[in-house]
Amino acid sequence: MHRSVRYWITGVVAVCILVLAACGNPSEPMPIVDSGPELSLGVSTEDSSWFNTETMTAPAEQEVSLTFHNDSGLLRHNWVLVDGGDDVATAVNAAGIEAGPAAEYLPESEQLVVATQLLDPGESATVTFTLPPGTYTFICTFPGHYDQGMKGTLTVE
Ligand SMILES: [Cu+2]
Repeated sequence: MHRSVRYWITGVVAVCILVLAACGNPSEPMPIVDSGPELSLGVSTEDSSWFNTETMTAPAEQEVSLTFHNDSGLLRHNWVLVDGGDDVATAVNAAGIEAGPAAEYLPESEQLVVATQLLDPGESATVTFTLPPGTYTFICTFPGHYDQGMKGTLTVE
């Protein structure tokens, strides 16, 4: 076999391995850790515009890290924590959509506690926060997703 052909084939195999490693199996659920100081969640395998858990619990007055894996394989998502219930979440979501894509659908709001950037399919991000006890709501502010039910409750206690 000609040497350049052999290199070319080696290159193609390497690219295939990288692509397989990056994409993985899109139907395989990401690990959910829904309580404690190191939380993690992904996207539902049944409907990729939902989170794969709707209730999480974290300790109060302690640094908590949360990793959100956008394992949807198709849609862009973020994870946005707001200080309040459905009414606050609805208002922050509406303000986020108004802020638009240049702001990654994140509004200037005192009720927005912390947020990841907008994640492409396959991307992950980690945020940290320290909060007083309370009930908080997490949402995705990409247009349409909150309305379809992309939200959950974080209890800090
Ligand atoms: Cu979303």
